[in-house]
Amino acid sequence: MIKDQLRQQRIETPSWAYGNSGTRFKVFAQQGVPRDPYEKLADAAQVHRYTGVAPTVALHIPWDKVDDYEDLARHATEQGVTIGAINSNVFQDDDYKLGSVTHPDPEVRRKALRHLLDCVDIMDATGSDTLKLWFSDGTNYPGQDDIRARQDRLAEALAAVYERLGEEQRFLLEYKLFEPAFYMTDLPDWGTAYAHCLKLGPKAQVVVDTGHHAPGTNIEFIVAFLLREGKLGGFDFNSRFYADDDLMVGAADPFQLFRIMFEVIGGGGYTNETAFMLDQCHNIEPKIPGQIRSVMNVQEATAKALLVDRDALAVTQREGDVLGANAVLMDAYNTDVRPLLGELREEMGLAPDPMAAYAKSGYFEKIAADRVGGNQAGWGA
Ligand code: PSV
Ligand code: MN
Repeated sequence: MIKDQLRQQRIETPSWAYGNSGTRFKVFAQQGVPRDPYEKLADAAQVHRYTGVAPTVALHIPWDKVDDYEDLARHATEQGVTIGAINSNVFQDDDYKLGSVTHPDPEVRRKALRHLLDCVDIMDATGSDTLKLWFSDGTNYPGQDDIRARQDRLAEALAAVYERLGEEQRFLLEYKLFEPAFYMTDLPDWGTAYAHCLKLGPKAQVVVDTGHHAPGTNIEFIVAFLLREGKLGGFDFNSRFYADDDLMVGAADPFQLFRIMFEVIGGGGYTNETAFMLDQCHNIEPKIPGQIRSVMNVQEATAKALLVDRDALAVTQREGDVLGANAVLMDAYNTDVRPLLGELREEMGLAPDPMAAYAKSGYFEKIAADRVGGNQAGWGA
């Protein structure tokens, strides 16, 4: 039963995780890194090949701009994956210094909106049903711009994108506490994102990037609340020690990841309607194994969350048995689920240890030898 649920898990990897990255201050080059979106998809297919649960890949526009998106989608299918969420990017243009859809100049706002609508065209061409919207909009100084007017501008742009969505399409609105703006962010928290989505309707949902909160925030509470309201669209999973560190998910706080998955399962969110995406970019580790590790970390947290004896938990909760209830949860968390996942992989025709299987495959040696010349892809380009 637990194995069946794990077999059906779907974790989406981000195209930008396969390009060069490093720290916020330096993008370090690695051997064999993709030179274009086609090679990124080939690498993402390796993650799916060894884990069996990562069949979709998120694109970031314009980092993954190509002439023919239908051809790119075909290539993905040939590699054994499909294209997932389309991530918009209105944060890397000189025009956006004071904001994109909230910019005081209507011309800049129009330009940003045009990009968002172009992203929906790309969804039509790739067959993707999810648009992910993140805005770097905000201000650095008190008085720099009018907070309320910026909310009006944001609402207007979101409504225009919402109108353009097809029947089967949706957008996920991403919030972030701070950065790059330091005084005020136009979408700083789940409440603001939720309020905008609620006004628009069912095709607008909130995405929780696990790195986008103040330290100590109870993220699983947000998850439980949004699920209850039908507004949890998905996750950008990553780990943080300090701020938006964008490290491998489950590396900093595997217990938090378990608590999140526990709420997801309890709230009925463990379905394909919820997008379980990775969003990692400040990584010095090798690209493909880094994604494999992250996928495995999500699988392990999920397996533990599925193991929680919910009947026993309900009894202890009803009886007000504080220690007993906590023990039920911790018993599941402290279970070593690696043998279970190894068995599952063998049943799926995979090697029990995806990291070892990938290392043995020779793929890295091949791309390191083949991908010589050209421009390596990198975060932000
Ligand atoms: C912003 O920090 C963010 O989380 C958004 O999802 C962007 O699209 C992504 O990072 C870029 O790495
Ligand atoms: Mn994100």
